[in-house]
Amino acid sequence: MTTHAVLDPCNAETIATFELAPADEVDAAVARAKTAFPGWAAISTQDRARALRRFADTVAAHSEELAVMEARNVGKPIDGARWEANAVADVIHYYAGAVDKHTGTTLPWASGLAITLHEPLGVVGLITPWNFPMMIAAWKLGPALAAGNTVVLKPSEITPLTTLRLAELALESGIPEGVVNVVVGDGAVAGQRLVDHPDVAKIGFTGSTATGKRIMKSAAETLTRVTLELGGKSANVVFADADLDAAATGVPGSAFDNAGQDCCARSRILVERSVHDRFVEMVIEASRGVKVGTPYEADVFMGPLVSAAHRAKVASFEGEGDVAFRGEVPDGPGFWYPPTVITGVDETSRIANDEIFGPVVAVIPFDDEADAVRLANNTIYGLSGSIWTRDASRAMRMARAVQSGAMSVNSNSSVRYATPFGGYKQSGIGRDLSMHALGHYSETKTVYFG
Ligand code: TXE
Repeated sequence: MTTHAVLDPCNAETIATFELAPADEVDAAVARAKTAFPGWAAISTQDRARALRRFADTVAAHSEELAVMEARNVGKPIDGARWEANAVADVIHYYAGAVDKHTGTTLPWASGLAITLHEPLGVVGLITPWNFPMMIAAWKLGPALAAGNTVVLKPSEITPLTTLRLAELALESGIPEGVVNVVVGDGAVAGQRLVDHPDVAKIGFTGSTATGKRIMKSAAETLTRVTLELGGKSANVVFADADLDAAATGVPGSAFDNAGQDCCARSRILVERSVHDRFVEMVIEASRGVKVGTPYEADVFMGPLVSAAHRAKVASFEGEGDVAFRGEVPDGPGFWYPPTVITGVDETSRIANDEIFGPVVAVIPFDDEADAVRLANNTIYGLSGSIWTRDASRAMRMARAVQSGAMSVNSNSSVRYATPFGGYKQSGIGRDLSMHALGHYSETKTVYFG
């Protein structure tokens, strides 16, 4: 086994060490989930809903502990981590309530009728990233368990702590042994084994587009179902008639929140040329207020990046475009990266097209509505985005024309647990959250009477 250190990104100190799971540990976890499956699938919907409600209440009772752990391991401000811990409890509550609403249909047919039944898939593999570890785990655990599946969850090896704690809380709350299993391993060995395992019926994945493609290729061998929530290059489209103050003051939240490590980050601002220079000044002004620091510092807005390797990836975009603003970062050994605003960007450059996943936003001018649509769609991604205008008809046209799983009008909203979340194009396949997700964790059977 290989020993792996989990670091505090604020100072690069080791906070935990693990033996990375080899493939046979994944096999053992899948075997436990397979043994637990018939019992969990067979309990009444009322009892399954009650079990999930107790799990959600247990998470809520431990939300401060989870928030502190997440803040330390990801380096995020404690207020954001507290919000996320509460969101974990909320999303599990939502799926507790959804258990008995995931109903089939009745279809009268000639002299008989047909009904549809939703049945669980069996053992599902969940593979999660490091940017919102416990929240994304909950987005997948909720519908997978509500639909009657048992799970093997592989968190990112960089940030496994809260996922392990969630599995303990599931057990403490009365979810039967073997229903929720966690394996801490790396992607190439443990993740890949989970995808290839013949007893895993489905993979729910959030991560990079490159890894998503690899998973889909491997899953094709056994026709393992996949839901993939991948990268993004979302556009924040600002028209000259918009409330420019609201649009500009929203930029730190939409581009620098979680240090930009957010698949919904609006890392491109497309702004109507007539107000470009003024808007850039306003964005710089708003960005000056972004304080970078450790989780408990007063007024801290964002922490460091998650790892040295990730900081090197973000830094690899340097040199493209003109630096209009670069913020301050603390001294010391953490993986700090300053909030950065770039102008003068070449449309064909990496910074205009690739996911940066750091606190870097590029401002690009457009000429008219058609040009804005062209630029917004000129990407392989399609996850999120915003439109700022006072013209309601234009807002509607733009929201429909941009190829993206979510669009916000005069706001930066991206994710609500009761609404579907996922991507167009290479941002993914399927949807997390809402009642839609239950369909991705079930098979549908049609039964004919007569
Ligand atoms: O992602 P990976 P990385 C994007 C973001 C970031 C880039 C790389 O642009 O800079 O991805 O991050 C597991 N089979 N996003 O390298 O590799 C891995 O162990 C099975 C966007 O961390 O996709 C981890 O648990 N699993 C994103 C998970 O996949 C494998 C969030 C994600 O890691 C595997 C994170 C394999 N062969 C990064 N290889 C978002 N959509 O929010 C790796 N993994």
